[in-house]
Amino acid sequence: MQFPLTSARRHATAAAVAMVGVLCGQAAGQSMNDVQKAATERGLSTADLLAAAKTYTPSGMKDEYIIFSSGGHSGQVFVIGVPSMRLLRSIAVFTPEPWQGWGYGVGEEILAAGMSMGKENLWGDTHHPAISETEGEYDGEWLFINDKINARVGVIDLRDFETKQIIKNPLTVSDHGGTFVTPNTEYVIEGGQYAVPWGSEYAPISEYKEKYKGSVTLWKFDRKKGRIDESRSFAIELPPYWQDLSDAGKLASDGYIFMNSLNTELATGGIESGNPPFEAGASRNATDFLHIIDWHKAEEVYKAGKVEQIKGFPVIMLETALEEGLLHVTPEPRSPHGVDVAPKGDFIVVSGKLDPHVTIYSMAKIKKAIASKTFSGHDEWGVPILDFDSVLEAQVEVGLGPLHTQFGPDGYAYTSLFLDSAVARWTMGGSYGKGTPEPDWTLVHKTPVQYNVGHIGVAEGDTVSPDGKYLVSFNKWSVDRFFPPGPLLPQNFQLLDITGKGTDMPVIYDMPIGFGEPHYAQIIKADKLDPWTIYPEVGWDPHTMSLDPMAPKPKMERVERKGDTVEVYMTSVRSHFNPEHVTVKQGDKVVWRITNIERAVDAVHGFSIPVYNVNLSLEPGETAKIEFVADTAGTFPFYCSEFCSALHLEMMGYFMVEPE
Ligand code: CUK
Ligand code: CUA
Repeated sequence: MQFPLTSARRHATAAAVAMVGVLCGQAAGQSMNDVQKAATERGLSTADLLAAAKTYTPSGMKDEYIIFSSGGHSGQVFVIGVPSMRLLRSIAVFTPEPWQGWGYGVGEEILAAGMSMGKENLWGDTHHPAISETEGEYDGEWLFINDKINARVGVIDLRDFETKQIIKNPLTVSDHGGTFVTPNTEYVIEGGQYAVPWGSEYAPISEYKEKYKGSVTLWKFDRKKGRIDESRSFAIELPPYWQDLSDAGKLASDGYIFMNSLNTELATGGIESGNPPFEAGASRNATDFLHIIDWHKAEEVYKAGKVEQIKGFPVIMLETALEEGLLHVTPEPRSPHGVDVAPKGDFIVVSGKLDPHVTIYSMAKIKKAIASKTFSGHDEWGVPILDFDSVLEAQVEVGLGPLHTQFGPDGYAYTSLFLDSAVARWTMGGSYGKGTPEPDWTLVHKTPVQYNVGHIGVAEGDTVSPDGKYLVSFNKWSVDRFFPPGPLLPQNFQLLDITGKGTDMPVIYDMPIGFGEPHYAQIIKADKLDPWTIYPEVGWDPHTMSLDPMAPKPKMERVERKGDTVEVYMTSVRSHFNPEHVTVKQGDKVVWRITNIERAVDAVHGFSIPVYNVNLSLEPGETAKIEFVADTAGTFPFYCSEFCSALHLEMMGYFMVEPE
């Protein structure tokens, strides 16, 4: 039986058949008839087969692109291959995760550095990952991620895909407009979100205007150390709007930060007292404000010492920012969400959730308006408002609920439409014009997605040189797309092929994401990443990224008592630990060092101790140190929690704590 062929699809089918032929390798006894038969049995159309040929990735074939996706309120980052849409790993950041040994013996100090107001916080709400950049291109060296719930920033080293640093913002307790990096990763930008008094101290909401603050923080990244350098970082006070998404300027707009806001109404809610709820109060106005911040100037002001120390952190006060002319705003319609800088930096695209257009600002016009002081007034705090018409380049009607925009290499831009559940393709004008068959600043096509798309990601689509090719729609709802694993449904990542022109941009794959609720993601060419598969030397400490002189080595294994402290020097190799007996007295302090001395790729050993809540993941060469008080007497078989060899179950030992 043949699968149905429409004439429009005949061409595509030939391609599919050819590709499937290649993929099948025409093994003995197989033919295209078998493909047709299998497709018919499963009810697959020609389009389905074509999509399969574009995405099916046989064992051993590697992906062309890698997605770094936020994990939403899982607090982690996900690493996914494109076009296979296979999950390659999660990276533990703000949430302890035993498989990676994160927060179950190691990583505690890094997690603790991010704890707020002396309280233990063991989760995060990650929204916006940012790959480090060199001249506006992803360089694949570092990854940053914000935590919206507690205003923190995580730093991940892309040599080993592990979190090296978590920083807590001392000024605010929630962030959203971050992380975004400046074109050479000079700074990692973290915009505040919900206004709070400095340091999130108590102040009644009736004192909102006087006491509640907005802000943006510029974290200085020290590439050599691979850490954010708090001592060279600073913040700028902003009006108590809710700062929202931001993006760093590049090329034509290098030196600027663009940051949306909501709640320029300064609504303070209180539905229970008969006030309009926040959702109504904070969306009353037809426009909010796009902050335009000159960070080159701000850096000079900071270096000149024109700051106040607030919570021990240097802040350029709003008054100073205005005196120095480093802050302007311009109106943006209506309940804005995404702000995205075009590849050449010449246009800034803003989407208002309640406006069916994307609004495109011209950087040249912004600079002119700043220079000529073409203001339509000042806001309540005296911030000059650039006249909307004088900075506007174009508006394109794209559909309902536009959120986020990404760019292709060919003059197309793409905007997610939350309410339409679609991805819009539209044409850019100016220097991007004529790259496409359609006229400038025109909606070309909308591809339906399922459902309620938040962010979209185009391969390298927010850099100075987008690759295009693939677009991933990060959908919030999946409704009927998958088997429902209970009432909590997965999110749905849908892959679109955007190599075609005009209306040709089909969905070619669905990937359920069964944990967390991802927001933004960046998609990098896989060959820009060069991760280690084993640590460089035996005894490597991933936290310092150097050889640990105290790391246990073969033939130096021992248990040493020093007063009330017992030091263990242990190695692990297939399939034993050495030593296998560790006996201490109840109340002893235990300092347990352990090195995985393997040099084979993927020869990972776990190390887990029951009752004591310990689980490590020791990758080849890695050393770790755990410290605890042996406060509970008993017999505790420790073992390797990775199935590392045939005799992995025998890879164990006894930790014995003699009662007092
Ligand atoms: S936000 Cu989630 S869909 Cu936090 Cu970038 Cu737009
Ligand atoms: Cu080592 Cu199992």
